Amino acid sequence: PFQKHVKPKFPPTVVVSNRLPFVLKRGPNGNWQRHSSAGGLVTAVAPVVADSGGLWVGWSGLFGKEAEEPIPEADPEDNTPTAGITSAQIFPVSLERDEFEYYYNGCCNGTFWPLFHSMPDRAAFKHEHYDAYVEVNNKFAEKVMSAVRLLKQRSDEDEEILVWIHDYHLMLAPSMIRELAEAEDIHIKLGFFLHIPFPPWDIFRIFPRSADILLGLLGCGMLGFHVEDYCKNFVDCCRRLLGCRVDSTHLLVEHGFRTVRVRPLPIGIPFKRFEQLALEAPRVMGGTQKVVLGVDRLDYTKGIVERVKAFELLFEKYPKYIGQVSLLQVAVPSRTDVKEYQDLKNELDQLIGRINGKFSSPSWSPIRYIFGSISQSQLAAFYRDSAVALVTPLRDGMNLVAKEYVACQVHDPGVLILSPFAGAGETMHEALTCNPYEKEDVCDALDRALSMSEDERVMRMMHLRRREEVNNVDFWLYSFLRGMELHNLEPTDDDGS
Ligand code: ADQ
Repeated sequence: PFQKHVKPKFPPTVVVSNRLPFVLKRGPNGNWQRHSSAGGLVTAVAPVVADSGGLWVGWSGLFGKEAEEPIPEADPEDNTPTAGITSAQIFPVSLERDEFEYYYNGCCNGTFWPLFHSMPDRAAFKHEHYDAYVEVNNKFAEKVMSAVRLLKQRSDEDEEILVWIHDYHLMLAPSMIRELAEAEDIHIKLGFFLHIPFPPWDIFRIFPRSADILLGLLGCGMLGFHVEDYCKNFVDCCRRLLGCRVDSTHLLVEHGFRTVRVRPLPIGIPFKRFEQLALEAPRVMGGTQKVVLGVDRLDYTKGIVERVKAFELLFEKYPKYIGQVSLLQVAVPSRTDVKEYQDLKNELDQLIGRINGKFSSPSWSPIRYIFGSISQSQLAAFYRDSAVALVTPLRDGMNLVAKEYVACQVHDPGVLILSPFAGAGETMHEALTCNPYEKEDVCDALDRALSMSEDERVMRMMHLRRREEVNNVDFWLYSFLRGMELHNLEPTDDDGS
């Protein structure tokens, strides 16, 4: 029912995520200040909360006494969509430091993250971590209920309240919330979106409490995953582990006298915003040498070490590129208090040092490496000015970097090389693909990209850009809301672009 950029009237919504959509930092006078997240997801979802008079439930990033201090309003200078959410719309969940360590570093990132990315060897299973996960999900469920009660008081009798839960941190919360709401006879619509892959049955069942996770998720009316394969994996797990009746074609699961809908909803990016940034950003890389770009959170699933090794092979196999091409790898620090991530950083530091030592000349080095977060404008300039984007995760739910690169090709278009193991590989058909596990294949794809004719580059990029422009993050948002089958979801005259 919605055209490309017609904005629907949002129902009163409670958004639930592990982190609130901003970080709190002490200002010069010692008071807390909000720093809004500029990520595409938060930017897309924030207007739903702001415009619907909704609420956001999440952890503030603080512990103990600090967590009890009132949440400040947004800075008057802040013009991101998150600034439209007042402090009264924020429901912070308070967590203890130990509990967080077990729940977040232990269960979420030590167990679910590797397992759901089909890397069971990296996953650790500890009872106490899962116990903390259950406990924290309970806390979230209680907090969501206080938010729901408040919205119920404020809204009309027949108005539906939507609760939208995000990601693998909160997979038990849906059934907990449903139970609490039913006990109070409050009718809500519950939806969930998973931002990472959902693994096949023979991987998922390795988790000792796998059935509990499915039962938790089945508390929802609708579950969204990035691509159809993840949906099919989920439906298959419900059939094999719970014995549910399922319809694998229409992606339906029967559970507790309800039919749960499962939907592939590939996330998009704020295409126009990236395009505009690329048009405006000053040039950052000049000269005749070509740049191959990698941008990732520093995470083992992103295949950065494998990528750098493939780049080394490029100079051995095709020496013509020595002095002509370099890799710019931008890695944002992630989960830095976890040993595995510290080891990864050390490994990468050493590897890059060795390769640079081997090939560098006084005027050129093969790899430039930025370890840190960069501004969106600088990122857009890097995307725009790179001849190739090398997006080679070993496994990735979707991968937004591939899409952002495409949006920023506003001048002489570059070439996207994409791993088929990213969700983005399902739809970005005009990208060159390569297997990140096979150095030689990555190296040959690089050679093909670096020598591709302008006509072919233009043609491929035109199709890639068109698709991402239409299937942008707003489209994803509306598709999710439409999938929730809300009877009071009406398009408005407002131009939502
Ligand atoms: P991530 O694993 O974080 O997201 P990705 O989709 O690539 O992976 O998003 C990373 C974001 O961080 C991009 O928007 C990128 O611009 C930004 N970024 C990366 N490095 C940066 C740097 N050095 N400085 C500044 N910004 C940087 C999870 C899943 C993905 C899924 C998304 C959304 O793992 O598969 O696509 O959620 O659902």
